[in-house]
Amino acid sequence: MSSDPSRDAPAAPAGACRVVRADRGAVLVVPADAPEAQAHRVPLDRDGLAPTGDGVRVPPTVGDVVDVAPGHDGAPPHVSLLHERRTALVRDTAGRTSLAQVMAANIDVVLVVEHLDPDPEPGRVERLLTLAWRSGATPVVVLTKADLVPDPAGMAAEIAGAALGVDVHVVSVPDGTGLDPLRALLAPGVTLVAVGPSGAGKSTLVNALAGREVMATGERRADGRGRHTTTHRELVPLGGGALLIDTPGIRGVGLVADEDALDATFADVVELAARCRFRDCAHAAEPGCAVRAAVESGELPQRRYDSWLRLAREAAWQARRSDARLAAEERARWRRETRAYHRDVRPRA
Ligand SMILES: Nc1nc2c(ncn2[C@@H]2O[C@H](COP(=O)(O)OP(=O)(O)OP(=O)(O)O)[C@@H](O)[C@H]2O)c(=O)[nH]1
Ligand SMILES: [Mg+2]
Ligand SMILES: [Zn+2]
Repeated sequence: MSSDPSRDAPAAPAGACRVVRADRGAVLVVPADAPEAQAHRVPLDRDGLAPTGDGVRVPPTVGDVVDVAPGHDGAPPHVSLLHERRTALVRDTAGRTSLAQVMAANIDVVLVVEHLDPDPEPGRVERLLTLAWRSGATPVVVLTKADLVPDPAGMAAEIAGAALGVDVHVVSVPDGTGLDPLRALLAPGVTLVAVGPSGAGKSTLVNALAGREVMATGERRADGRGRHTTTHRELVPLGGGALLIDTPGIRGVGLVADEDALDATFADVVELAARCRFRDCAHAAEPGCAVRAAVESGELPQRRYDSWLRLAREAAWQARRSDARLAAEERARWRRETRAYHRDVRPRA
């Protein structure tokens, strides 16, 4: 591991820092201009939140840029400001206290990592690409374990159909194949994040690109399923000035509603939909539906149509839920304010 949360810093770096790891009670930070330096632990307030420029307090996440103020008179240093996020990879969480989780902040490239063995799942790639498009960063697909399958190029061509407009790289870490095009992405100052299922080879890729064993990697189980080796998100300096955030494999990632992101992932469906007879076509059973016609003719694979429908419904559902939650929050705020008003203006008995 590159960082040890138990290590308490004698003197945390002052000024702008990058969060390399965020836990409930503390963040590990490095100076923003020296990410290879030793990481230091900065405790958070009891609520686990940090102040933003808008006066809102939010949980810091890996990749955040924060100002750290030194502690005076024996007090520990603290996060005095969480800078506005340039980009953010957000997933929907069904949690009671929050709707969405920022998985990584200030990222330039999202590596959507998918294994070729066992068989890749194009639907998962589409889901993660939608998340990636929404983040504001550039998505890139990385297909791993090319050494384990007879026809990696053929499989890549199939996945490319689920990743329109996105570069698809085929790699094998034991062979060292396909790594050079990825290294070309590692310009100084660039931050990447690797996402994908457990066992896809994210940490193996991080180590290969870092040129040293930074992250622990898992053994392949007999049934081919991953083991959730990585259990926290961590920013790793790759040398040469690029940074890569490794993440734990996630079983299901909830979409955060965003029509533009969905349209970016399904540009082919959007193009077809423009040719439907009715402007408000739901592409289900309407006459003159160009999307359905493309499925019938085989131009649009049934699998991709189903996947698009599933993600579009999920995004719509998420948007409604988020609206309902906002409305509930608004009502709660109104009740609080009314109570405060009555308390303040009512003469005491
Ligand atoms: N043959 C082969 N095995 C690989 C390759 N990349 C990764 N592996 C193996 O796949 C297993 C899982 O790799 P990890 O890097 O731990 O996977 P991960 O995506 O980080 O998994 P989580 O941390 O659980 O999310 C390990 O045994 C790796 O050695 C590859 O290109 N070829
Ligand atoms: Mg891992
Ligand atoms: Zn239609």
